Amino acid sequence: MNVEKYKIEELNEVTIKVHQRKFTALLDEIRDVDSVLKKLLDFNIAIPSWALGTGRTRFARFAGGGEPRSLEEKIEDIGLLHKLNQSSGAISLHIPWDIPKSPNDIRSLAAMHGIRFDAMNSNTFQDQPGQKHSYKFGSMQHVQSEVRKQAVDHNIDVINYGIELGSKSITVWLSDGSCFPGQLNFRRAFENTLESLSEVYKHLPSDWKMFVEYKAFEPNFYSTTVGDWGQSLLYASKLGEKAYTLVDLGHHLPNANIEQIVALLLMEGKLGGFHFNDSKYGDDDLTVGSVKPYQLFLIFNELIDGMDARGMSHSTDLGWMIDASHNVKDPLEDLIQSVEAIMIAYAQALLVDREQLRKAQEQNDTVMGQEILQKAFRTDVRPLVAEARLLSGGTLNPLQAFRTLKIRENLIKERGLKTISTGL
Ligand SMILES: [Mn+2]
Repeated sequence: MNVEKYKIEELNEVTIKVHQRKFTALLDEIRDVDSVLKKLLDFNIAIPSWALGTGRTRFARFAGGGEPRSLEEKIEDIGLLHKLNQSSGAISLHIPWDIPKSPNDIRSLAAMHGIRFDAMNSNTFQDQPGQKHSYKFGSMQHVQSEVRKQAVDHNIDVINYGIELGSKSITVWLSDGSCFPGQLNFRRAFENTLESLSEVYKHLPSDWKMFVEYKAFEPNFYSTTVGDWGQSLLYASKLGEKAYTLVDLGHHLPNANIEQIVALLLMEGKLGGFHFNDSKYGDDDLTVGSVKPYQLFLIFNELIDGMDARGMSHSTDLGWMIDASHNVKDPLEDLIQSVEAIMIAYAQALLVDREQLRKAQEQNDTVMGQEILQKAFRTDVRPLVAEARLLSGGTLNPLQAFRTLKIRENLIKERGLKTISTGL
């Protein structure tokens, strides 16, 4: 399905007057609106190739319809999304779920949709058909060197696919760990994992980054071998300057202060990438901003503060990715909401008066510190985000456009009702 430019313009015509009124009213709240708009225009979030189909729980999967049946159709879906919001011009690929049969063709298809390839993702948390060794007891931590080598070789394959597509980074998330006390030796598991990661690291091209993603628990429930940001930072520091920590919002123990983690990782120059989602209990992978939008804002506040302190580019110096997927929403509508939530939190954080905040902190003015943050958080920046979309040729209201243009209905017509996307 293709959404022509004139259709977007027609839709915007209907609401432009209301939008302009709201945007003008907001201008008093924003210093240097042009610079804020420019930052919003430059900001893009990568969509994971596994989020375009209906996710599942441990119990069931309730597929929608018109789900992408191939990598080509996944790129087409992200192209549709990007056309509407102009903020999702990147894809994060998962291997082996999305092995490109012809990398050149895939690359030109993506370019046609204005999509680049963000971090590649490897998978040693499942056994694939025909695989020689099982990952039942881990992959890079495994007690047998043959298993570790198989995991290393897979990661090298993933880098090679990425090179052909023009990606510049690999995210390694390991489910390695143990379910019971006594099952493994923590130190040996760490050392084996470090050795395996070093083998993969050696294969990184000079302009690539390796992101070491951590997760507190699940699928292992006693220990995880890359279990928190301290362990990830330890691996990344030992591996070298191309290795970084990746923060996935859902991969923490409840109530962890993620904004503080982000601040310190940035201070150390070791924050490489981000996986956005939201959660109430564990790694729930819910729509970004659906449960804890204030936390998301506080994280963005630290991201901006930390990146500015190091002179980093907001749009290109970190890998920004969504990692969410679930059972009850249309995946594309969910992604529209997630991208919107990220843009809103980013825009609000851009409004924080950092000079005043610094002064309040130096005077121990706790009340004013909170006021400054909450003033930005409580500003309704939706017209600002919409204006950035309008300037870049997107729709004023992507969700409404998705429904008015009957995008899902059209995809079902094209692909059928009973399609199942590759992935989890
Ligand atoms: Mn993740």
